[in-house]
Amino acid sequence: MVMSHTDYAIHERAFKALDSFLIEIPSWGFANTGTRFGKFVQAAAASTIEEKFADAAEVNRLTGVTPRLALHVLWDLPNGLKDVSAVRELERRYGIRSGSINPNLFQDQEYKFGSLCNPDAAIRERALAHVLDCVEIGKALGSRDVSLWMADGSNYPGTQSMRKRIAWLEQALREMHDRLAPNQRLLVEYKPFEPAFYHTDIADWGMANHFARHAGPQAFVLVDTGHHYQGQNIEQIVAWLLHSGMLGGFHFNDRRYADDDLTLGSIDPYQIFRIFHEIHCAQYEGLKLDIAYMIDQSHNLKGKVEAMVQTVVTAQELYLKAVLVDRERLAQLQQSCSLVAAEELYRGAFWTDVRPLAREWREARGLPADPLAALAESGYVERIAREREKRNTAVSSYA
Ligand code: RM4
Ligand code: MN
Ligand code: MN
Repeated sequence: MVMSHTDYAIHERAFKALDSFLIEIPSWGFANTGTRFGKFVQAAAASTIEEKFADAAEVNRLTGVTPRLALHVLWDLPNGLKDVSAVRELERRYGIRSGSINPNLFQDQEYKFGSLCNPDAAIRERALAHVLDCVEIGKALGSRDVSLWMADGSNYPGTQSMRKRIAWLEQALREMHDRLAPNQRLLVEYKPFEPAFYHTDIADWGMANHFARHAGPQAFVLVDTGHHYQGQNIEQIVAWLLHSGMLGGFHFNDRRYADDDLTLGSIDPYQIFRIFHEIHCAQYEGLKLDIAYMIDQSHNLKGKVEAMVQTVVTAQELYLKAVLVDRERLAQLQQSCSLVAAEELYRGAFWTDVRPLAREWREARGLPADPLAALAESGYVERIAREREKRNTAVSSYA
């Protein structure tokens, strides 16, 4: 194939972008999950942290861009700091590092009326002790981000003081921030509803932004793409966070109705493209960015390793499409308010089939050209299904 100068330039840009685009995958994406009506058990699902590391290593072998595994404390380190050395051993054995540390402030009975925002000071203390433990776990594992999501909120109007809860949370997050090592970050995630249905204590990016700023300079906002109301302009939120230097990272997934945790790009790939466009634009304009790209999905019905590989490949494709936008030309068209031409340029990049380019990059980096096909050929899923089947037969029901 003869390549023009433009082709070369596009190749270079695309390869550079893919080289620097690492994606963190979640340990819980390999485990059996379900809906609030029940769990669907898969023979190949991971039920130990070792199995989660093994699955993460397989995804990384196939895609080459997922060297870190996000851990959910209590699910993955039920004994807290005491489990760190075992995790370190798994890191060595599987060649996968621990990623973000996720406190668990929602599964214990004490948290029925909240954790860091509970009216009972003793329960707030307990929750604070847990997040401080998580900071220490992050230090011990050499993992940079502690990403905080809370289920706190209330179900009925008038039953809680929203303002008192703001003050309690401000104080807790500041104490947590004080304990961070210089290289650690606190990421504050927001979510408008579920499990609380009247108010949640960090409902949107404005509140997350407030809490992060109040906590201190090492705190940033975490955008989970599934945590917005229908029709919300997420790329505008991203643009604001970029502008103000408050964008810490993403939890990627897709949704149709609520926090559905579906595969990235399965419902609305254009949404993710628009987010990536804002990020590439900011980079092009010289902003220094440090964004954690993380997946947060539950593969209830799909095979888990397959779904994870599919997600990573989709993320790369959408990232690449957004790289293709000719930013200099777009800036001119925006300046002259050439609406149709600007829109066509933007959408043209989205419609471009970047799969051949991604394939070439994989081949150049010694990775399987088609990771999903390579997974099917490897027999990995069949093997783990055989090995794990017995332990995975217990069915759990909702009631
Ligand atoms: C929440 C939120 C958190 C995740 C939990 C499991 O909805 O997205 O990030 O850790 O789910
Ligand atoms: Mn999330
Ligand atoms: Mn969620």
